[in-house]
Amino acid sequence: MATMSPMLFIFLEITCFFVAHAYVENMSLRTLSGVTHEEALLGLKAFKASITRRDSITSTPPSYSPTPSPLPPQDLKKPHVYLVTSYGADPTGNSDSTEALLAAIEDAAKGPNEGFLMQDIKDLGGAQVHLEGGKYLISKPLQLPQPGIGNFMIHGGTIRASNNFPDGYLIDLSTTGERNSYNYEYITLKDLLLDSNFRGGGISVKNSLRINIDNCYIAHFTNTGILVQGGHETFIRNCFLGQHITAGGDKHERNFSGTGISLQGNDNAITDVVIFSAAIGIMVTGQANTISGVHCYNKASGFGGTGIYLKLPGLTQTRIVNSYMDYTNIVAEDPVQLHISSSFFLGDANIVLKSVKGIVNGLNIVDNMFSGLNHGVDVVKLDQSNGPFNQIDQVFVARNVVKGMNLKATVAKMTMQGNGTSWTADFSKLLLFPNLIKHVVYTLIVNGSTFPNHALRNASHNRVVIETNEAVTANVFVAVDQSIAS
Ligand SMILES: *[C@@H]1O[C@H](CO)[C@@H](O)[C@H](O)[C@H]1NC(C)=O
Ligand SMILES: *[C@@H]1O[C@H](CO)[C@@H](O)[C@H](O)[C@H]1NC(C)=O
Ligand SMILES: *[C@@H]1O[C@H](CO)[C@@H](O)[C@H](O)[C@H]1NC(C)=O
Ligand SMILES: *[C@@H]1O[C@H](CO)[C@@H](O)[C@H](O)[C@H]1NC(C)=O
Ligand SMILES: CC(=O)N[C@H]1CO[C@H](CO)[C@@H](O)[C@@H]1O
Repeated sequence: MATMSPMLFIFLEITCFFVAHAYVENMSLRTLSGVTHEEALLGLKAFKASITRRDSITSTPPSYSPTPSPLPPQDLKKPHVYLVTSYGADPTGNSDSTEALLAAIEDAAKGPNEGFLMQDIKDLGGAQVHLEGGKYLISKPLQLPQPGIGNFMIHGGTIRASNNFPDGYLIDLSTTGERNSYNYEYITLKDLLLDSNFRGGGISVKNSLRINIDNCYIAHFTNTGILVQGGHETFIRNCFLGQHITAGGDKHERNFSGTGISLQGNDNAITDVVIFSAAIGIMVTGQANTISGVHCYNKASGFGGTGIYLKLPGLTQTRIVNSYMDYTNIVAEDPVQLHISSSFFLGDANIVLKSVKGIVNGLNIVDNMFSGLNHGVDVVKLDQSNGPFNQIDQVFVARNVVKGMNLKATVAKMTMQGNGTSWTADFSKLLLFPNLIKHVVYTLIVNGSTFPNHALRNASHNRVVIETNEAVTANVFVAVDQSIAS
């Protein structure tokens, strides 16, 4: 770490910009609620200025600058719906429609600038490329003609990669070359069936803002169904993704490969999405993403698959709620700020905490249902193959209901009845972390009229020992907690 190459340094700088940017936004939104309108406007101005400053950190000017309307006035009255068949696209899917689709997209992108979106983003005013319910064969990725456009939609049909499609994404919202501001803003890809024909991926979104992927069915990808890289606020909702068309219990399931969705950026949301075949359902490597209402039955963890993989050791900042892990697990590396709740885990699906540097901090696993096959699988499992977790704080694994699996928690209670001078409550089967009790509460209820002295003697190795100075018949209640910050 002593020497750092200039390239790596530049890369780190860019990364810092995007992380910082997303956070500035969360702050300004929060400030808006408690201030006057004028203050809010001032705040917004300052915020915009801060973005401009950030955007101008790097030297080259934007490659695309919006120009005023090139269209004659009478065209302004036409709605901007570009029907692909009028560009010669073949809606039967027999002949190649690449050039026709690209021509329709290019015409849409040439539309007048309505001037509403981010600086350096041309507002196409809601222009639509309409697939008219046809299915189209394409032999290269559909890339927008230039970056810097927004308020635009492609919708309503099927797109399939031909047998000579090069490895790539069917719809590619990326750009070649450098750009200092966002590539695209508010682009909607809607009501599309995308068949990658085992030639690559479905949709790629890079360095863009406020992108909607809605009601899409993406199949036959080899690498990734949807890739989101950089930028923020790509919303993926009401979508179905699968490498192979199957409804579960597929005899080739062991061979499923690829990733349904890869989030390599911040502040995105995946909502109401089914991933029915892929080795990894969702791979998350960017912070502050939300996953909600997701059903993963992509490849059973028993066959080596993973439902959701959180590869953000040290700063996770992810929420997974109301989801259905169907024989697929969630793996989190050194989770720091992770919330998993109100979800259903079926078929021995569990949550694996994988130690990288031994950190787990700010983890909530609460109010979930686990249903297993009586194979003795822990609902939350520690993978300490790289070393033990030794920096543990604010971990709350509680209030989960379990059937046919081993309950693991960070809080536990026990009652013992007996006659004697020593009571031992052994929590080692229940508690998540070995040899960690941060807090004990106990009550000794004596049957009779004596007042014995009693004391807590030992709480190490998840075993609580309570002693009395004389033999008594007593009920002893013990509650322990591994979660409390010390
Ligand atoms: C998985 O793929 C291998 C190699 O391509 C093949 O030999 C095997 O039969 C496949 N297994 C299943 C279950 O499809
Ligand atoms: C409790 O133990 C003592 C000594 O071992 C014995 O004398 C007494 O009868 C026991 N009491 C009960 C209620 O079992
Ligand atoms: C207390 O001890 C007596 C006699 O051993 C027994 O009959 C009674 O049920 C005990 N009460 C409780 C609350 O344990
Ligand atoms: C506490 O219990 C552990 C075993 O659970 C034992 O190794 C240790 O010596 C005990 N400590 C004391 C102070 O008794
Ligand atoms: C994820 C997060 O909380 N980011 C930022 C949101 O705003 C607060 C308040 O200023 C910042 O401290 C956080 O870094």
